[in-house]
Amino acid sequence: MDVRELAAQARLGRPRAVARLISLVENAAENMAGNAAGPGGGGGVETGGTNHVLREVMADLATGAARPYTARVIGLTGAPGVGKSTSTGMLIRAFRRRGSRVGVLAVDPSSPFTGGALLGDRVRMQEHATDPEVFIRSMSSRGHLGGLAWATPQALRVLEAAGCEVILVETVGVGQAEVDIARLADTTVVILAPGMGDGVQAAKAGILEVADVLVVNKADRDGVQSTVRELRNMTGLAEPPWRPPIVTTVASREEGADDLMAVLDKHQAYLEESGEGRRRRLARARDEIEAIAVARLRSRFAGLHGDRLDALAARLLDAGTDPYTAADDLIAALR
Ligand SMILES: Nc1nc2c(ncn2[C@@H]2O[C@H](COP(=O)(O)OP(=O)(O)OP(=O)(O)O)[C@@H](O)[C@H]2O)c(=O)[nH]1
Ligand SMILES: [Mg+2]
Repeated sequence: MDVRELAAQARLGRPRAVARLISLVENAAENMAGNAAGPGGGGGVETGGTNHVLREVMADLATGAARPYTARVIGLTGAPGVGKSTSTGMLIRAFRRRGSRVGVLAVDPSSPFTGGALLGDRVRMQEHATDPEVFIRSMSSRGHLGGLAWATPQALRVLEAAGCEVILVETVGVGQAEVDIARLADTTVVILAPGMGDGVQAAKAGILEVADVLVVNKADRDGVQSTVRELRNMTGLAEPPWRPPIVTTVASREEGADDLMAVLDKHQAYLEESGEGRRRRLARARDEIEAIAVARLRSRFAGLHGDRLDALAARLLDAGTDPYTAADDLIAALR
């Protein structure tokens, strides 16, 4: 299938085309990782065969009818096992009841390869596997740090082009990764479970930074009220005009779905009225451009100028030049 055809099929929302395009994105991220890491590796993002195709597809998608950055991107994050996937399933059903086409990206920043840790999630979401209006994909960093920052926005772009009005992004909250994912989302939902004790303490620092909505899931368990109280004390410190609301759910029994949807809609309205929504999307667009540019520069350093970098490293060791001057040299070689 040629590039045009593939993009056209994706725009029509054909699941196979969408899956192939996201695979292209993933493979390109992987190539990039391999090439940048290997000594004098190939051109990676810039010249890899896959990336040539990807670039054409992205250009084609951008000129298509669907405007980018219009899908509602909702991030769900939280500690392992709090119920992110179960909650994602609950939200898929809620948005499907409204008739929305839904995309799901399960992003695993810790897993070295796709298919392991997230297999359970796939099984859990299997009831949606035959729904043509639901696209579910998992992605992992494959051990490459910059890979997800580079690949996730492009995967969002594919899902958006495929007509997804809502995209749910699930990621395990492990420090920096959740902050990165929060930057992609219009609305970030931080999920907790009661009785986490130290977990809440540890999570505190990062929570207010990323959370637009707080969910205490597993509300069928003991200690819900004290967790809610603790969170309320925290959010009381948040800057107006938006204080993250706290919702309790029992995702495994679909309880609290309406409350959660109401709060998500409220945040969506806030984003539109305040201009904060546009500000976030501009930040996302900036990150997207920067991630591509940085990946290209890195691949040029590693590839085209690998020898020069080796020579500069040797000079740093042996001849006592300073690293700033060496970096100037390297950058000058790119011009
Ligand atoms: N009691 C109870 N169990 C729940 C609830 N929601 C989810 N679970 C269970 O908790 C376990 C973990 O749920 P997941 O949805 O896989 O949690 P997760 O946060 O996606 O987990 P990871 O992706 O592995 O970090 C599963 O056995 C769920 O059935 C709930 O509200 N109450
Ligand atoms: Mg999960």
